[in-house]
Amino acid sequence: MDQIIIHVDMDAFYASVEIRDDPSLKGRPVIIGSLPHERGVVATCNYEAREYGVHSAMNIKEAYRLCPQGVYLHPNFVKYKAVSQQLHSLWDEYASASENIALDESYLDVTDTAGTFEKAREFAHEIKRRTKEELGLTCSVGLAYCMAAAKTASEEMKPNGYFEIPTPRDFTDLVIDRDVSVLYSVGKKTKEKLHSIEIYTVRDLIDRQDEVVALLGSNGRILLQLAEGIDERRVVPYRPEDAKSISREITFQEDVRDYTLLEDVLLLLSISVADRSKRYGLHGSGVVLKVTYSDMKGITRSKSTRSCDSAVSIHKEAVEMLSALKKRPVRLIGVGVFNLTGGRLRQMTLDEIFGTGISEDSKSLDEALEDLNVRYGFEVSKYIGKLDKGELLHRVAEDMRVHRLYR
Ligand code: DCP
Ligand code: MG
Repeated sequence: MDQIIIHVDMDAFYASVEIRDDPSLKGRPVIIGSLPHERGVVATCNYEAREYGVHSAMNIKEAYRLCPQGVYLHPNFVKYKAVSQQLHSLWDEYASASENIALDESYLDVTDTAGTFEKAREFAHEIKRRTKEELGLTCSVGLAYCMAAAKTASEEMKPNGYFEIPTPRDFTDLVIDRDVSVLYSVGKKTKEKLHSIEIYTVRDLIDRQDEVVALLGSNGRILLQLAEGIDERRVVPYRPEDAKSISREITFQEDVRDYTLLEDVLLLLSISVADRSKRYGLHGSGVVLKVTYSDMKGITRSKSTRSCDSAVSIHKEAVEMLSALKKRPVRLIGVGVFNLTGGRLRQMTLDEIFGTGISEDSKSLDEALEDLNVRYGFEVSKYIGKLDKGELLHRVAEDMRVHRLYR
């Protein structure tokens, strides 16, 4: 076995922090996001609220319908970020490399620090115990021989769970009768494609390997490896909160001449950039636009501005810069915010600190999305909030491109 990986994920993170700091909330359904009379969505909720069917990304009105007796609170990102730093520095003690993929979630490479699986198991239990004792919060921990299995393991017994998957064989045995989406690379489209040839479970994948490869090509081979429990990714030391810039970009399958489409894709990219910065409590001081033309000539334009905290403001700046460029066919487009300050250095408005209150921006974002839904004939807005996944962003943009082509 050449890797030993621990995956840690906090339970109902934002909600648990609020409950820790106000014990009168204990035992009640707690929903973090906007208040029921505001526009907005559920960021997260505790497990008590989940029993009513409430979940992350659900419209707050729907949450209220399911759970009117819940306690509704605005998120306090400044606080979550501080807690996150404490968590990560505790967990880092155990790893030679840690990849912090969210405020509340990390992959820890303990191959060398633990040396053996048994010792790593001790680490895992110690991480759970110390996270509870020192921070007053519960987490779920997975221990495995690779990243994918470690993540599956940490989800297995949530909340306050521990689970281990020592070998690829154990991984496959565990997931063999589950839906193919248990494999991390299976998104909605891949799942639909697999369903179209009546492959539903991991077992179906393994039984019908030739058909999977015929259907999905090289992606199919990777998928089959995953089904056999093989994931060769390494933990890459990464702290998103250290980022000096956050950007997203997209390369189209075919060059795009339609600048309306480019503006619309920029909106998706801006949403994703704004979400990421918000997640990590970061604030930019300028917007950068990147364009690569079909002849591979690349251009970047940037503009310093304080108003780049919301998707709408990032988008507005990016569109302005785009409109000043030569209208030649485009192969790649990207947008980002730079000079991220980590929030503390900058005076934040109360709205920003308390997050999801109704701002003019969020109203016009809703309108902009509604407009996309109508013009592209599919529910583009459905994917908002999930655009963090590179693959999904790419697919939505491709669907939009193809729609414009055949309209
Ligand atoms: N989050 C968010 N919007 C989402 C998903 C998550 O704002 N659509 C925030 C709130 C969560 C935090 O990120 O507390 C961590 O996300 P997780 O997916 O790990 O969810 P939780 O930690 O809340 O719950 P779980 O116990 O399922 O991990
Ligand atoms: Mg979590």
